[in-house]
Amino acid sequence: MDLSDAAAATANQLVAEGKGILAADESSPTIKKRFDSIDVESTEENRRDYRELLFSAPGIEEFISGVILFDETIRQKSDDGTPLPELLNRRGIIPGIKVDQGKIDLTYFPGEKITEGLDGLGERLEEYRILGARFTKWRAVITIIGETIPSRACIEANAAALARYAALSQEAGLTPIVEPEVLMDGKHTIERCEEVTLAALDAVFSRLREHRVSLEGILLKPNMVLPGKDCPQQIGPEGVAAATIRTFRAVVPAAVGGIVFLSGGQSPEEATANLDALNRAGPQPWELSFSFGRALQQPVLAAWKGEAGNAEAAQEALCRRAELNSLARRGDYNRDMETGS
Ligand code: 5MM
Repeated sequence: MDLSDAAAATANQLVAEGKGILAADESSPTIKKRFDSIDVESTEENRRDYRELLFSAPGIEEFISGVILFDETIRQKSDDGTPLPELLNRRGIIPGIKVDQGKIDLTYFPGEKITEGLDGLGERLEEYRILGARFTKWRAVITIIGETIPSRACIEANAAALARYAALSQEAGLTPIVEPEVLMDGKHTIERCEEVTLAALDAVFSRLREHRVSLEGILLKPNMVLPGKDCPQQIGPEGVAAATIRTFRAVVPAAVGGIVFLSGGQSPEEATANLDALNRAGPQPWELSFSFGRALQQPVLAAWKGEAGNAEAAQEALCRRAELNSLARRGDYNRDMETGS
């Protein structure tokens, strides 16, 4: 098998029928925010306990194909001394790793961000491969403010970084998840989100082609096309699905291994209902799956609250949410299923 075949095989496994990805790659500042919300101190031990709880939830392997880890987590061990990537492997869940090193301000473009982490990436990928990772993730952040932000410079700089990252990952035998996230913060309309998402994806696929990245051997992790959180005109799942599919059909090549949406700050129920509507809208060239962070973990954090005695309830909450998203992945979810979850 050559390198691009290996990348494509992993991409296919990650979008296996009825399964999606758990994004558990919160960097230290982000996991601190999540823990603050339930009054739990963000110590290395608490982060390990929480992640072990997630990864050992009974039955999640039925709905979860892969987990994205953070650098600290891929090096941690479970209570019985099993490395966390090995714990996942034994359950048939593929371990992956976030390899970007976060976003910084884009010079000369106030309000805009560029993601860092290309320096020395080749060596880091080799180490992650030895630690058990089979796929990688890099997140670029695109902000919408009025009619002038994002700038072309921001879109192009982030697309170029994503393409270079994707090529390096495939060279290391790892499947890149390419994540250009157009944020839902702000009061912009769904039309403006569509315009920006189209421009961002168009730039990403031009750069991926220039860098000779094998499209079968990547997964795309995009935002759904949505109105901004503070936009007065909110839209139901059918409207979101129509705008999202129109955008993707215009710009995402059919060769792409699969699309795994981020949840981006939608409530767990909204993210699941929108994923369901996307899958009901008829056959598409790509699998439409999920790679949710908050939309899978919110109910888990709320049930856990840092208490070992709540671990079982927290694991049940994860399993239920994953199951509902698995149903949405097939277009078989409805809101009544939320009762009692
Ligand atoms: C889980 O959160 C990931 C890491 O974010 P930071 O680098 O800011 O700590 C994030 O990349 C995540 O994988 C995606 O945004 C999807 O998560 P959501 O919560 O949007 O589904």
